[in-house]
Amino acid sequence: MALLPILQYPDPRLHKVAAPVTEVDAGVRQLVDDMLETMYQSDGVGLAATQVDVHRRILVMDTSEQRDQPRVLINPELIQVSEEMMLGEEGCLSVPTIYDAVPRHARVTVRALGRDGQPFEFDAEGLTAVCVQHEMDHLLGKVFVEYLSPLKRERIKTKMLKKARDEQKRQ
Ligand code: GNR
Ligand code: NI
Repeated sequence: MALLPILQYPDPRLHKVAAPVTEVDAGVRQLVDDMLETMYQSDGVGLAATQVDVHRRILVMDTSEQRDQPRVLINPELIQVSEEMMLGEEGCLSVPTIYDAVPRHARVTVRALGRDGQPFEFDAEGLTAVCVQHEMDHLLGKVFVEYLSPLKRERIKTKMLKKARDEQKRQ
């Protein structure tokens, strides 16, 4: 097991498009285990491979209260989405301290391969539905701040760059 560094917005690598996984092998299983450890350590409800600079369609999540229900989604697809949208406050481990409202489908049906390489499906609503859509955006190179106004996005970019510069100086 290992903790993986999480790319920080506006790192251009967050905009790479992930490629489908062709085989769920030992290397993929090692990566998902490291991603789960990194997600729990960071108190995140989800983590996409893109955020750890691996550009393959892999994400992990756990939206349970007890944080004891890890989910692994490889090559995830939304096979059904509700017409109804919802607006929820989102945050992102790649954009720490920034929270804002993003429109998402209220309910989704997801199909993916699990850690064992076997296909499975589930219906999601609430935080789980939000999280799946947020993580699947990461795999397409999209960060939630791209739903905000250009003005807000520029302010966030400036704040993050300043923070990175300050952290650099302290080292
Ligand atoms: O930890 C996270 N919390 C969160 C809260 C509301 C909507 C989405 C999320 S995902 C985020 C972790 C993360 O950045 N995943 O990519
Ligand atoms: Ni995120």
